[in-house]
Order: sequence, then C-alpha cells, then structure tokens
Amino acid sequence: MGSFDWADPFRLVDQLSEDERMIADSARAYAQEKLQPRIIAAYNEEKVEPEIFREMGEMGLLGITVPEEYGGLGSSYVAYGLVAREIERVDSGYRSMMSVQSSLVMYPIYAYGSEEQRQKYLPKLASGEYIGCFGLTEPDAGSDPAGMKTRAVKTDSGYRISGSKMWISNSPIADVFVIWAKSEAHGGKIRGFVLEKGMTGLSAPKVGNKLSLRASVTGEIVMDNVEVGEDALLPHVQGLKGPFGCLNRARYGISWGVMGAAEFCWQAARGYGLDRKQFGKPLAQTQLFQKKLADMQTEISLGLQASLRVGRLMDEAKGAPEMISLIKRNNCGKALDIARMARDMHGGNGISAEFQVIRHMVNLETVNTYEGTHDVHALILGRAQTGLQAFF
Ligand code: TGC
Ligand code: FAD
Repeated sequence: MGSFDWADPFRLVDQLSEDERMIADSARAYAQEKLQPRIIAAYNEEKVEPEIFREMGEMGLLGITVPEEYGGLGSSYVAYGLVAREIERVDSGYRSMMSVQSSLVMYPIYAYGSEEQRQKYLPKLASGEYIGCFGLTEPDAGSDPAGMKTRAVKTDSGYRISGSKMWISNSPIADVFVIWAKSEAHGGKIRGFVLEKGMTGLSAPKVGNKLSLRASVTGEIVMDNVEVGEDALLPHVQGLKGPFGCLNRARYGISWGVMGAAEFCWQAARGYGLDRKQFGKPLAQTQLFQKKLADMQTEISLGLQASLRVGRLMDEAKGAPEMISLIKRNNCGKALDIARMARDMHGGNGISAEFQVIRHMVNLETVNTYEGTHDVHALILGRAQTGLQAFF
C-alpha cells in the first residue's frame, strides 16, 4: 500500500505534467505573495486595483490556452484550471478578473475574431495593458439570455448598437467590451461585437452596494446608439452558441477555482481546530469536528478529480457542455457548503474578516449564481438525460 497525504488524498499532483506543475507553482507563489497580503483591505474597502491585470499578464496568467503568437501561453485547459484554483484560494473576485479576461474576452476574439482583431487586441489583453469585459446579461435577461433586448442596426459603414447590460465584471475599468446583441441584418440572430472605451454613447457605471465579490468591480454597460464599423463584428460565429462557447471555458475554470476557495476554508478550519481548546482538549479532537473535516476533504478530493478529468477531455477535444454543467454546479454547491461549515467551525471568530472564511462564503454565493445558476445547470443536466426541456 502507498502512503496517504491528507492534503492531497488522491495524489493529484502526480497526475500533472512537469509543465502543469510549474505553472501551478508559479501561480501559487504569485497569489500568496502578491494577492494574499492585499485581499482583506481590498475586500473591506471595495478597492479597484487595475494594476493586478498587469501583474497577472507579467506572470503569464492571462490567456493560458491562447497560442503564444497572440501573447498567450499556448498551454492546456488543465493548466488553466490549476491557475484558477490558486487564484481563487485567495479570493473569488481575483479569479473572476482573470477568468473574464481569459475565457470571456480573449477566447472569443481568438476563436470568432478576424486576424486583424486578434492582432489588435490579444497581445495587449495578454499583457494586461488592456482590460476586457463580457456583456451578455441584461436587467431583464439573466438565465434566459435569448430574451436580450440589445439591438445592432445596420448602417452604411457598420452598425448602431443600443441596449444595456447588467452585472458585468470589470466593465467600469474596461478598455475592450465584448458584447452580444441581436442583429437585424443577420435575421435577428445574436452576434458578438468588440467595443472600445471612449466610443460615443458607451458608458459603464459601477454597480454599488455589493456585499459579495467586493474585490472585483462590477458594472453596467450602457449603449446609447453606439456607432461601430464593420470591423467591430466578430465574423466567425452567430447565435447563442457564440457566448455559450466562451461560457463553457469560464464555467470549467470556475469548477477548479471554487475548489481552491474550499481548500482554503477546509485547511483554515483544520488549523483552527488544532489550536483552539474547549472542554480541555483541541476542538479537532472531537468527533463532530473530525466528521466535518472528513466531509470537506472528501468533497474537495472528488471535485478536483472531476475537474481534472473534464480538463483532460477538453484538452483532447472530447469535452461536452453537460460535463461542464455537472462540475460547475456540483463544485460550486459543495464549496459553498464547505465555506459555511468552516465559518461555523470558527465560532465567533468565523465572522471576522481576519479569519477570511466568511469572505469566501459570501463570495461563493455569487459564484454559485453567475455563469448559470445552480438550478439552471440542473435543468441542463435534466434535459440531457430525459430529452425534455423544463426551462419554459
Ligand atoms: P438552447 O436552445 O439550449 O441553445 C441555443 C443555442 O446555443 C447552443 N448551446 C451551446 N453551444 C455551446 N455550448 C453550450 N454550452 C451551449 N448551450 C447551448 C445550442 O446548441 C443552440 O445552438 P443552435 O445553433 O441550435 O441555435 O438555449 P436556451 O435559450 O434554451 O438556453 C437555455 C439555458 C438555460 C441552457 C441557457 O440560456 C443558460 O445556460 N443560461 C445561463 C446564462 C448564463 O450562464 N449567463 C452567464 C453570463 S456571463 C457571466 O455570468 C460571467 S461572470 C464571470 C466572472 O466574473 O467570473
Ligand atoms: P434570474 O435568471 O432572474 O434567476 C433568479 C432565480 O430564478 C435563480 O435562482 C434561478 O436559478 C431561478 N430560475 C431562473 N430560471 C428558472 C427556470 N426556468 N426554472 C427554475 N428556476 C429558474 N453576466 C455577464 O454577462 N457578464 C459578466 O461579467 C457577469 N458578471 C457577474 C458578476 C456578478 C458579481 C454577478 C452577481 C453576476 C454577473 N453576471 C454577469 C450575471 C450572471 O450571469 C447572472 O446574474 C446569472 O446568469 C443569473 O441571472 P439573473 O441574476 O438575472 O437571475
């Protein structure tokens, strides 16, 4: 029999390539040395820190799966997932900044853009010189993006775009806006457009009063007759499969990321239970405490294996959207349960910012909702196994 590492029960690390291990190690070093010292103040003060994009760019953490000729790392989906896990171990908001830039802005420009669009935007997005955002959700179209009202009308030289997007990560500080609109010139089909900061009629006010994901800025995108040229259209995709193609990648990254947040909470609860004595012995020496630690360890080990499996399938071009729904939904739900449990195991200290578990818990409420809610992913999986769609 082999030995047992309580922190890595299934020896995940042995299942990674040398390259993947190096990328994960450098992401962990960056996250722990540069992000961890900032997070408590950034979260409490809702501080916007655009320079984080530059730092991530320098570390090669933006556009990990995008080919090197466009400034990306040309690496695997497994490597991307490992980076998401390390960043979200510190905070879901920082992972959000990274995954929107990589999966929701760089990916569509790479996969659906013209060569000119790739050259113009990707290297600067990879270096963090440009910050990107992705506008799909609207005030009246969240789980049902097909209900969007944003319209693109053909003009002599391009399109005129009107509408508003809501709950958009990074939008108040964005230079590049990938937005989705129904285009009358294309039979009302959904098309993607790349807009730029400073265009007449384009604004991105911040959404205030957020009690979750406070280290990541969120805003609206207001488009009041924004005139763009033909070169703003993403030429190679139409229909909802455009935005969903991006969401597949981001949801997959989230499945790893939330396991990073859960690992932080689990290990914090373990450490706290070993230090804190009540009734004359460490809390960690009680049966109930140990059962909770065992549950956390089990769910995290299973969740990480599942993400690794789906990542390998994606790297072999065999991944399917339903696999991603399964791991996004389950890992988010389990991470939220684990964070709540860790909060409880810290007693009164669990509500203090210093101990950090309540921040992860409150963040995970958002992560469980965005990129398809827990229940929407259940309906996707229900449809796949019954052939019956229950959305409407
Ligand atoms: P449905 O009829 O199922 O599909 C319409 C068309 O889209 C295609 N499709 C997909 N293609 C690729 N990947 C997928 N996952 C796909 N899912 C669907 C489908 O094949 C079809 O194509 P075609 O060519 O036949 O037209 O569409 P529906 O309108 O019934 O959709 C239902 C539902 C609920 C599954 C879907 O709308 C959904 O997933 N809703 C959730 C919305 C969502 O996830 N929004 C996310 C916004 S972005 C965000 O939250 C970023 S936060 C990031 C951060 O800060 O980290
Ligand atoms: P709704 O769709 O109104 O859902 C409300 C509730 O109803 C949920 O519990 C849902 O599960 C349930 N529900 C909905 N439909 C059904 C049904 N058919 N059957 C049963 N139950 C149902 N969007 C972007 O485009 N870009 C971004 O960068 C982005 N960043 C975000 C950042 C933050 C901090 C947040 C909070 C959101 C962000 N979003 C972004 C939006 C996010 O994707 C949506 O909030 C999410 O898709 C849910 O939509 P909604 O909020 O309109 O909720």
